[in-house]
Amino acid sequence: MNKRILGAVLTIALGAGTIAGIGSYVASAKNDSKILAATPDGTYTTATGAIPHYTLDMSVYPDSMFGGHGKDGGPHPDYVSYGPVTNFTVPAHSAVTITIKQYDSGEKITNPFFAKAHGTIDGTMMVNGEKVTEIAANKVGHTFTLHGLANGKDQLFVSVPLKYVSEADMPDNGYTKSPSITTFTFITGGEGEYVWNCEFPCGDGSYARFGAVMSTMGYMSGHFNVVKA
Ligand SMILES: [Cu+2]
Repeated sequence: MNKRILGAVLTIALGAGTIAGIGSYVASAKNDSKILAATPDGTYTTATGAIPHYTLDMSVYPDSMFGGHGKDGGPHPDYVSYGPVTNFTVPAHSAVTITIKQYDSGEKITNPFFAKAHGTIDGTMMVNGEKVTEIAANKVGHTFTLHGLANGKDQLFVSVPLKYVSEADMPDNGYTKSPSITTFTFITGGEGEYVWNCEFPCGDGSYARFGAVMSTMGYMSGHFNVVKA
């Protein structure tokens, strides 16, 4: 396809996907009952002194059978999903270290910006034990992208790519024993209700793969609340 036409088609599809996403976000925003709070873990030393440190652990699965969506995977057992939940609470003005175990395969991400770490301390992340600033754009499974906008609140833009598990290492049944593991740390500002989502187009064929799971709350998107410490 001609590049300009392809660009226009993608722009329209992204717009439609965004509108669909906003619609389902608003529809289910008040139904988020399960929230995972960060765990206190001493202090974190910064250039300007020690601040409280917290950790959060989450996983990304190639389907919804891991238990977080209930028995038999809930309404969409085949949807890829973050787990155990998709809503998180972390304290304000603290260092937060997130570790994500990624069990899904993947491929090339549409926008290579999201194959890089953004907003983390030093701009780095640990990927399978190695300190890096980015991963290969053609080996992305999903992303964890925390958006900076919470009306009138501090900016908080943090995004990391989650490396894929190669097709050869994806078992026919169950989950791989060797997920890719990404760990990154960032510092929160003041209190605010933020949102996050995956920026890898991991939906079905609709809306340039931003449909289905990508426009349904509780799988590839959720709330990220920064609360009073
Ligand atoms: Cu995803």
